[in-house]
Amino acid sequence: MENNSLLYPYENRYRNNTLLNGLWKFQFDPKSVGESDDWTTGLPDPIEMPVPGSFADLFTDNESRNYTGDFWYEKEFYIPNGWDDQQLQLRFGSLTQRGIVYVNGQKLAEHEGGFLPVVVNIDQAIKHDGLNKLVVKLNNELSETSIPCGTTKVLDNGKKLAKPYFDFFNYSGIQRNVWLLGLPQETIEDYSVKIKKSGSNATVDYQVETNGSKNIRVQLYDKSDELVSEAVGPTGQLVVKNPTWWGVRKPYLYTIKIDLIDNNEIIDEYNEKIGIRTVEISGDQILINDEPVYLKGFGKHEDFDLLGKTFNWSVAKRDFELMKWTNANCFRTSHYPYAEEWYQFADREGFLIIDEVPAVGMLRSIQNFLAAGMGAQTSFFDSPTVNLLKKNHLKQIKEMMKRDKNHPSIFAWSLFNEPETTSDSAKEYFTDIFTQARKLDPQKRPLTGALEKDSQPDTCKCYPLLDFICLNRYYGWYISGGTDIDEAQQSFEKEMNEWSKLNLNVPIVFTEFGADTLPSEHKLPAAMWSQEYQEKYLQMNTSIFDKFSFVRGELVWCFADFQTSEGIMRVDGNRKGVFTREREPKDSAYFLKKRWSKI
Ligand code: BDP
Repeated sequence: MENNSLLYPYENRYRNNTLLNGLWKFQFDPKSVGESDDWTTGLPDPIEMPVPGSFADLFTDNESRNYTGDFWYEKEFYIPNGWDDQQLQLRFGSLTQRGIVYVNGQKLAEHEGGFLPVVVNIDQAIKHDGLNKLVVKLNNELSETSIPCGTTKVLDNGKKLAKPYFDFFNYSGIQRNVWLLGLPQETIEDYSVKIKKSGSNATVDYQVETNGSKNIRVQLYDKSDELVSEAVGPTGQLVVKNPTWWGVRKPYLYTIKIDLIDNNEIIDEYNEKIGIRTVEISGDQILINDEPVYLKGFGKHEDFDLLGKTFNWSVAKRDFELMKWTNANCFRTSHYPYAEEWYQFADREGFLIIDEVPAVGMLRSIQNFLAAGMGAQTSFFDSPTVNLLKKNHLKQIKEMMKRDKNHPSIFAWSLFNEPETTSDSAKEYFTDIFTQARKLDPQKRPLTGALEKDSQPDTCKCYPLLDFICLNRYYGWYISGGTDIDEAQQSFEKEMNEWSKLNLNVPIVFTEFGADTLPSEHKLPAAMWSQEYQEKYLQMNTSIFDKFSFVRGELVWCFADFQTSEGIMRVDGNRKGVFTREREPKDSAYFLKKRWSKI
């Protein structure tokens, strides 16, 4: 049975947790014999594998690096002394792309989707007085019915290869923290907050969910631990007089303290940092606390040397330091929800986030990003399996919003990246996705999605669904690059004039624009792939942004170089980073730093 609560596991007097990270046992299962050969009770011939970790870049042979199919992990653990009366759960930050969890041979949960938590109740299977065996079966195949989209090629010898329709390496494994949780039997399972400005005060409407009916008390404390507001009941309102607002790059966090009370005695407590801020799209402005903001920053990836998509505090710390250094204020979690710690960091640093669901690759082509750049026409949503895709897409939107809804840093949700949007079937598909998604966020934050080159003012049938429009554009790179950059500039300006003529009165944000750049290359005059060209490209693109007042943000593609599938379009990955994969600046980083210091 899968668990209902996606709350982040904080420890306190009532809630125990312990990380199960470390070296686990690991085995590939290319013939999918695991279940029939009883691997659910233990792996027959395992090797060691770090958890969290992406397995690919730890191997020295191609076959293992690109392994596609079933693979298994195993870990033994004890229930710590003193946890006997608690309900026990396992919490995986993610299992990429899908997983099945067995404890002592019992199948306890199955989860589809590689970038959101899997939380499992384990009481029914656990031994309190001895060693317990956790076995997890994962699978990293790609298809057109789950997200991210791709296909799995099966060679004559039966070997499988993942063929992503997206431009990042299909890193897989248990890539985020794994926790063992001991929680009170009657426990807080979820909460949400909705913030409004009322004169010089703020109101925080809350809702708390528990698995019982005991009393609930909710308190809000400021930074000096002073109680500022209090209410009782599963729903209620906290009034905060003259609050300190959570501002962009000026964060201020309160602590919400939720108590579950039985006969005057606290039986569970959940504390988290929240920010008091409002979000609104008003005309062509993005307003945070009623003030217009211009988004400056990056599309990012969870990606680093050796680590692949493993969450790592040092990488996160360095990335935030670099983003602050460039004077950025925003990033998009392209192209999937990141580990939760990224959002906690952003809450503390005052960064805005566009949180994106892994709906990427919704164009039928092996090299989609290339096909998109070349203007290929597809009809992805005419497929007979489209309803299954939609079900998976919606499930992940629901889980993402459930997990992330209380972060002040998240000001918008992105429900897709570069799908086909020009057919009636695309319109029908996304109308349904947006209608259903609108019901899910208690804060009713803006919904958006990133549109590729073929989604033009006169062809795109989906942009009216978006609360603000996000464009991914590569004028001067995929379109009229290098010697033709003047032509690129004209085409870009022409497109922008077409958007302008529609008088949409909504903000447009550039969620991608960028040029592949090798840090080793310098060219005078500037030529494609050189550091000089990246700067020239950014200068040209930003000069167009500056001409249109409804352009309300620029998120460069990409923060840092990142690994992709091999191919003629990629030189050891995508090199559009403003920073190298090792997080050193290319010359364009100084250009952006200067530009953003003035906006
Ligand atoms: C866009 C995609 C992004 C790619 C980028 C590129 O959204 O994932 O990495 O192009 O080609 O189409 O660099």
